Amino acid sequence: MQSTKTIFDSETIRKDFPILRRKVHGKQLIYFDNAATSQKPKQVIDAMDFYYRNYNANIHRSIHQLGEEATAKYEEAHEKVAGFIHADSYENIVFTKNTTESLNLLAYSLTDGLKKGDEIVISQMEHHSNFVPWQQLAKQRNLKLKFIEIDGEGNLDEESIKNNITKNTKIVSLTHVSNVLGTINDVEEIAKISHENGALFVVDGAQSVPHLPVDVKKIDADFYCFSGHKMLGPTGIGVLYGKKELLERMQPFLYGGEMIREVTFDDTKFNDLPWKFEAGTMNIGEGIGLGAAIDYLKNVGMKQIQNKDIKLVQYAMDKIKGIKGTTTYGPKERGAVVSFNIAGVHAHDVSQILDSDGIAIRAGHHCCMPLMSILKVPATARASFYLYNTEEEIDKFIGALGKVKKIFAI
Ligand code: C6P
Repeated sequence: MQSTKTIFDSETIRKDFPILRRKVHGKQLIYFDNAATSQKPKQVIDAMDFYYRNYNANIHRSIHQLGEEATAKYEEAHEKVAGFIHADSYENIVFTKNTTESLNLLAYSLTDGLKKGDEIVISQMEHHSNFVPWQQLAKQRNLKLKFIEIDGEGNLDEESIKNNITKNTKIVSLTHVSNVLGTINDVEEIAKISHENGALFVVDGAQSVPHLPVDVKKIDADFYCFSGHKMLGPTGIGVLYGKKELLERMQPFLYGGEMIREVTFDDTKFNDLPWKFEAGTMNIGEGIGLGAAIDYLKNVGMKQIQNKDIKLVQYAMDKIKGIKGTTTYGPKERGAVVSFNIAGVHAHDVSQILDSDGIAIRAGHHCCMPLMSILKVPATARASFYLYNTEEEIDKFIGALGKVKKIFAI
């Protein structure tokens, strides 16, 4: 791939993604389901292929050349992630399976000192991955789970933030970017409020790290979670960033091989960070693939990607709003998703008709059932964009929405 630091050329980018050449139902694929998972450039596919063909071995165990090479590349991937989100070092970066596992790890490991009546604060817009683990923890430990409300536009309500985060709050866990509304939350400000009240601040970055520059230290997040597969990397690899002093104090989530320093019949000393949290044989090829994805994103430039996202999403919003009978959800300033409904048509039907034209969107509750109840809809249709999408594709998508209306005679 040519350097795209100064020129963001969609056609050049698109050539790197083999899947974008395929047809679906005889039509050219238009992939607008990027919030669910992104497509993968050949650079990522090749990095994983090269690992399996040339230096596949277990890591941190084997004193042979292949083991050394695999270990070096896997560790390098931690370094790349650290650099990408401006963490101090690889020690802050724990590899997990995905955002869901990172958040569960926290809900299992952040329990020291929690007592009956302590409060955890999340919001009404959270994905189930940042909802259910805290809800279950609250039930098991007799804690109170509180919800920051959203306002009519789909932003977090400022009063509700202040009213809910108090001296009783122990953990605040919020999404950076909503996967339904596209809302970009002011995590820097909420980190400040959380810390002023003595609470830990956790960020669900599943929809932010792939789409905008993230600086965990500037945000002052205590923990920050995200998934490789939404940022051009493979499935099966996710990240938990944590402040070193907090990770050091936490009990490991999984016990077994690799996460130990010494085991006797009486006790176990745990390994150094981050390996203390990476028990058993990890997803080595996937970690290496994530490293390649970061190289790719850095080469394009995260600011460039964010600018392109904004352009695409505003273009799509304007066009959808122009179609009579549609409702869009969420604020004007947003990340790269548009959720919408067409009056009288179920979102699943919208998705199915679009699919027959080769256009992949998602329809459903998007793992945000509590939010759907606030929006008073069972489901939405959702188009979500990424760096390889184009305005021409959006034009075709808008044309296909016209077809939906025709079929339903509305
Ligand atoms: N949202 C979507 O289509 P995992 O599945 O662990 O990689 O990511 C979970 C997750 C957590 N938080 C947010 C804000 C998310 O958007 C997601 C994944 C996908 O919206 C799949 S449900």
